[in-house]
Amino acid sequence: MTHALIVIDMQNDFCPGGALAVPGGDAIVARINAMMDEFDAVILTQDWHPAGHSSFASSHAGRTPFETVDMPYGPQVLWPDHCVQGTTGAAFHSDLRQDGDLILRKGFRHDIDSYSAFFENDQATPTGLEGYLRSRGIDALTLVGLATDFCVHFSAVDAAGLGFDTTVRMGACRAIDLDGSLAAATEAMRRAGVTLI
Ligand code: VGL
Ligand code: ZN
Repeated sequence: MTHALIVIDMQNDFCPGGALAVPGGDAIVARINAMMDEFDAVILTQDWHPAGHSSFASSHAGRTPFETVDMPYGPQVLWPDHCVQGTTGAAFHSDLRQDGDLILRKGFRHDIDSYSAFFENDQATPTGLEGYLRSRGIDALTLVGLATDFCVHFSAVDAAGLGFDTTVRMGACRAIDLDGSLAAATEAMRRAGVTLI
């Protein structure tokens, strides 16, 4: 098997002090750095929104962060402004190794969010990552990073659905945990055939 490590959204805005801080988000950086040498390929994803993105509560009059609204493609949680293209908040944590093979940016279309590294939140628009992995002969994936219950979760479920042998290293992830979202995500990943270790 050719095995890639997919490092999800290890960016300043998801770490303590950031706009959408995940508790303990920075505590997994050293573990992830150490894992990188164990894999045939290392891919970093980067949440990368234009200012005024439709997933930001500030783009919807009268709405506040962490509410859910109906978008044309389905329900969407509204977030504080985060990971705006080119800002310090969108940059990778400064201690994260950045000698990986590919940086995959997602969430760059104004009208649609993208939790998954494979498909945007309409579950249909591809990011191109599947083609990259297949053309490199990669058939097994281990996912780590932020946040367990959003971008790691949706990336892992899509990866398994596409036929990749998919593992999530839970100790190298941290969750937002909104209204039980961590438990629901864990169950959804199990159901999709993702190995959780
Ligand atoms: C994420 C919420 C909004 C994530 C990204 O990386 O899990 N969560 N944008
Ligand atoms: Zn985002």
